[in-house]
Amino acid sequence: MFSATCVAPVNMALVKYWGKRNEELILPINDSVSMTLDANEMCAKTTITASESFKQNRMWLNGEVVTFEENARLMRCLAGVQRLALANGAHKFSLSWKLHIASYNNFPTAAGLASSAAGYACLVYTLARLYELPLNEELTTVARQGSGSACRSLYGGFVHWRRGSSADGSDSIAVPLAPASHWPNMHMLILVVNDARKKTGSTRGMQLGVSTSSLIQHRAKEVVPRRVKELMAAIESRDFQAFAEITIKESNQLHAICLDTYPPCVYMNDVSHAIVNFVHDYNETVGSLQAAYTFDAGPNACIYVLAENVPRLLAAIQLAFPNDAQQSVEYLMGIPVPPV
Ligand code: 2P0
Repeated sequence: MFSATCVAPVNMALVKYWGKRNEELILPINDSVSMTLDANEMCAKTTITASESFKQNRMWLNGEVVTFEENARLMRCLAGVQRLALANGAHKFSLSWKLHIASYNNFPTAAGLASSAAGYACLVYTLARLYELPLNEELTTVARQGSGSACRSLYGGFVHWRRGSSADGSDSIAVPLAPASHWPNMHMLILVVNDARKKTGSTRGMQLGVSTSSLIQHRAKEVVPRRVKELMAAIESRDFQAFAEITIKESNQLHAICLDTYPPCVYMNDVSHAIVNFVHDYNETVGSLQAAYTFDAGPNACIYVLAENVPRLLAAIQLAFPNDAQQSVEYLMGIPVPPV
């Protein structure tokens, strides 16, 4: 019997992935750039055991049975890692041994908090450890086929997912841009507005967007290539002003595309919009961009802020969103919450 356990954190996109050019291989219409959270914050934890005595592959997610063999994405990830293992030859047991997979998320699943990114990244990485494979570009192409954004969660810090241009997806890979230590005072607040499962999942939302939005191709061809370059420069020079402006505009454009979709996909709610207004008011009051919001396919806000500006921002959030308006504010990344 062989076993491996790994943890993979969620990543939050700065330049957003939205739209596929190949549904099966999960090939995006544009590049994206993200920041991965610290391990042990919001993460998936997966244990995989291989045994000669297991009769079939089995999987549990948060303790519930998952119909593994009927899930095309899970099967593609398994087949992808096993193909790499066969080529690599380092594994210590037969690839025909069946697997038992147990995975847990320590945060709400499918609430627009990148649970599939962490989940598939963790599955693929744990399989790679089990079969003694290295983390490399090829492995990111396997994670990508579980869930597009999962390829970015294989690395920490700032990560670039290149859309690639080949038909087989071999050049649609994630590459690390800079480790978290490059910008150690970059922090993220997650404001949990609602942790319910979202109505239109990202996969469906993207499909509808590609087939009905007249803005989405303009975004993919004209806007994203420029923003990726600008964001990479902002990260390299640790320019928070530029970083914040690109991040905010990216979030707004994603949700503009979602509204331009027919029927529209509405992910943000009134509290989300109140947070947007709050951040702009706050930045205006302090006289520079000190907070940058981004929203994925859900109402919850992610706010980037430098460590030295956290106490003031957090105190302002707690004043602006007391009690029930702000159902829950979770503060991540380890700086003590100031007393209010
Ligand atoms: C992102 N999102 O870049 C964007 C921004 C949500 C909004 O990647 O169909 O779960 O499994 O590839 O990766 C969410 O989409 O979609 C996502 P699939 P995924 O993070």
